[in-house]
Amino acid sequence: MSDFKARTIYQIYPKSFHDSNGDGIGDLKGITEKLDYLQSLGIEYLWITPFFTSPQKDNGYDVADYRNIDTLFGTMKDFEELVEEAKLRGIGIMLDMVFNHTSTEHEWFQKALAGDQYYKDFYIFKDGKPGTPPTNWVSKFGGSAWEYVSAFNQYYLHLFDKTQADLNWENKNVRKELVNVLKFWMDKGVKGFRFDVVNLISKPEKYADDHEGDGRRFYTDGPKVHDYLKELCHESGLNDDGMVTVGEMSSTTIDNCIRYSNPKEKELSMCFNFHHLKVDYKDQQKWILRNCDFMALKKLLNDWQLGLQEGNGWNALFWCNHDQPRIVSRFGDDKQYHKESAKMLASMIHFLRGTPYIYQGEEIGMTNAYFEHIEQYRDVESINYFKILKKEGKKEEDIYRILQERSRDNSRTPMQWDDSPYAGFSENEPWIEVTGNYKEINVKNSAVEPDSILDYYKKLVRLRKEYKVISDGSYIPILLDHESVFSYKRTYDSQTLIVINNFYGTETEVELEGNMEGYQCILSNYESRDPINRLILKPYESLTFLKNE
Ligand code: TEU
Ligand code: CA
Repeated sequence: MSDFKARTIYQIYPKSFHDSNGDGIGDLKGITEKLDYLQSLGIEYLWITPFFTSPQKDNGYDVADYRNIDTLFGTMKDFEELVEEAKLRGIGIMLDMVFNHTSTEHEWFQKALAGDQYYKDFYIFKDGKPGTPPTNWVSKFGGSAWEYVSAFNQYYLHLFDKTQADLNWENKNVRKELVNVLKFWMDKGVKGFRFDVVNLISKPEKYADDHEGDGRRFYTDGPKVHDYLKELCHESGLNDDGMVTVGEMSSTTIDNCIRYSNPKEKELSMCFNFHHLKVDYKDQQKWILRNCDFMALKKLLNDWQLGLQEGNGWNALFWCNHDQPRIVSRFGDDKQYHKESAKMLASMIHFLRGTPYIYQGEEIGMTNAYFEHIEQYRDVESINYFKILKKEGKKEEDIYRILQERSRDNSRTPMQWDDSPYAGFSENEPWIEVTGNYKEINVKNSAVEPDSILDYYKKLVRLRKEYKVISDGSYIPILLDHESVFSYKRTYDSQTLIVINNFYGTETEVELEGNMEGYQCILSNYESRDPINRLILKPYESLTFLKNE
């Protein structure tokens, strides 16, 4: 099993990272051209979201050929060069495997549509009359989760877009195919995998209406999901080869994530869960705005730290990815306290027990896009919900405010490298607009700015390598009742770390217990402080003290 505990992983959304051939679309060569920058961050793994052949209905999460590179992103030679050049800089490549569903353009689905029973069994087709789908399940992108095929007088299941048909994991032939896909890329020198919504692959024996919800309780962490993951990992040999693996677990539980990531289970290295990113949803509803419930956030972070620690599981730590709005705009203040709040939010999760992830642009404090017209949006989910919310009678200005906060496009605008046209992402107009503040917020400025957000992330990555208390230490919650501070301790042998974060833009007081002698301040987003028990914290202040006996 590889030692990923002291590592930090960087996530790249290739379509928006760097364009090497001027077509306005980021590509693999563009990533290779930025490897020196990535190496300077100190990260050791790159998780690259899907770049396989795809009609791009869901930006690559609709795969039409698992063994080929979409020409939009380059060639297999470009990929092999990227793996080689990354290796030379001590960086391992992690691929994003979308095994819950394929594109309906995939050869397997096309053969199924042509009536080939062998491939029809690769998918989930159920009888149903036009207008009466097999169940009332709802797609995660809105609308029914079933699409009718008149030729068969049947429906096929799609938990996401109708161009993303769910695979039938009950079928051994499907599972064999996917093992071979993993082996194909392992032979090309990749060092790990992220598995997309992999806790949705085990569907129930009986398909029934959900009278309480949208159907997810019938297929989330399903009956055979652990057997399937054990088989996939064993048959592909990825655990023996020290691959780093992470599962994206939608609406999952602590118990399941202990089983997914406890080494003795021989499944995955770690899990993403999303509960801490629903604390500003109303009743789990993404498209209803609500202020962040800080005490709920604190409780979730604490429960998942303690839960997985006790079960010897492992958390993937993150705020941002290609599906979430930018955290400094969401939980910070990207106007008055841009730097301070971005740094505080980084400290909140980077000192926790688990493996931290940095999403492209997070390290320079990139903000939400603040688009004002539907024409600026590209994301299938956002465009779907614009129509759904209009049909529900919502006023356009209200819908725009919701999209500005919630749209996945907020994290998909081009990476801001410098203040040249198109932010140095491309020489020509990009597939999606650059966020308006790119002249201020960009890598070039951050590299010369004293105490920049970029510097702060580099320190966090370095500290995790330097101190076992961060990479391997135990987690102990403190100040649990404090209404505006998230604070905890980490301990390992003779090392003790105290991390204090003021989550709000107003001063607040904290009273730390115990003797603070012997501690030193190793990181702060203002000036360094003496380790004393009673502290008045500045807006969004973050302090980390270490005692090394
Ligand atoms: O995301 C799964 C997922 O849970 C999200 O789609 C989530 O429901 C949504 O963003 C919340 O609004 C994964 C990928 O990360 C995402 O990009 C894909 O669209 C999706 O799976 C389907 O493959
Ligand atoms: Ca390009």
